[in-house]
Amino acid sequence: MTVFTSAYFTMNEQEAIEYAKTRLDYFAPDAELECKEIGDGNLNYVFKLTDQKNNKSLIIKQAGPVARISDEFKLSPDRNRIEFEILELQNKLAQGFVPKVYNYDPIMNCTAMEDLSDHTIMRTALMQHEKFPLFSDHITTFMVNTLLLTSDVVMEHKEKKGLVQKFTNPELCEISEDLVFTEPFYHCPRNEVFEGTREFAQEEIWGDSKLQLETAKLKFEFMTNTQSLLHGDLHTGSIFIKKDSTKIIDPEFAFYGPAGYDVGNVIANLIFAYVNAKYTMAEGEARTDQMEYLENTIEDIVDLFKDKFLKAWDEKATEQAARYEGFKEYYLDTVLRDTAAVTGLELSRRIIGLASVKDVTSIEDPNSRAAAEKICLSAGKMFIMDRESFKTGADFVSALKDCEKR
Ligand code: SR1
Ligand code: MG
Repeated sequence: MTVFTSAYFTMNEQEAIEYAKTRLDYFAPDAELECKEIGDGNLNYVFKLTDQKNNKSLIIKQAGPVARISDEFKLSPDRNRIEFEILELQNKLAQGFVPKVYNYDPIMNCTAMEDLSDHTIMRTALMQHEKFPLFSDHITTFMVNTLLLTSDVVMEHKEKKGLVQKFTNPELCEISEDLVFTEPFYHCPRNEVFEGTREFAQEEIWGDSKLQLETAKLKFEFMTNTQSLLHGDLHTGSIFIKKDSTKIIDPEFAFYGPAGYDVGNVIANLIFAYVNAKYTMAEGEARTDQMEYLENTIEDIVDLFKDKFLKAWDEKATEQAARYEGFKEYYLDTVLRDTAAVTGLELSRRIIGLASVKDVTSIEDPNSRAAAEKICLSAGKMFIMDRESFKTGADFVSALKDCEKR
């Protein structure tokens, strides 16, 4: 029998069962536990434990010492603490939008949390061309509550600085600094570029020094602007969804950074779903419907985010200077500018960089995949270069439509 005392090791399925029985007070003594490792992310191990007898289930997420995607990334398993603590905080700030957490173990670097198997990973559902009409309302509430309410606009400044310290996340931030802001924009050996896109990347991205300069400015903004407590990796693989419920998972990249980082990630990943629909569905009404649904969702997210942000500001701002005329509009404009820039960075890095997205890589026909990738890269560049000019949801959608026509 495995003893869980003072030594950390990465568990297998059998050890996860023993861990649940001996270390957690969750299952009944007569539980008949089964376990499956279901993680398909880039970093961690996710064990789903089921007690058929009493109809109960649980997730145990464990951080390993290296990333699953590549052992080049040696990462402190302390990221599991960050994930647990931020889920506790987000449960207060945005109740109902994150899984409940039951236990954190600092020796085994694992967290026990609610099983959300009645939901589907949003990327998978969108690739099956499903629609979620409540998503834009849910995700904008989540983002406004977690981003604005953790900023200096609302929080007492010393308390906020305490959170900045608590959620300093150097190793995971370094992954984003490298994979999002740096590597995609030069001919980095770690990039993985689809053959049909290579020439475009060489000429339009790596050969564009003006674009490189803008990405340098954005990288330094990301590293130095402690504006809001971000989720930090808010793509559609970090969202569990069903028709009436949205749950945001995997906040291990959380840290204090520019608020637009989260919003931009959501928008870019809806654009990946859009090109997936465009190039994997047969021409016809269903395809038009799916693409229109995604356009409308992008537009609604930007516009609802703005409305809810301004309303929450009026209701919750505590900072005296935040009440001066014109400041909230100025501040929101900077968030929209960063949203556009990050939309562009995420669109570029998932096409050129190491960590790709299935929405695009699953497009089987090579010409269609290259066409989809060029839309993402052209739009990405436009969002970065013209980032000051995106003020409404319609602005985001019309940039995408312009790039489709090229
Ligand atoms: C080495 S981790 C690669 C990517 O997976 C995560 O989900 C983040 O998006 C990261 O950039
Ligand atoms: Mg993740």
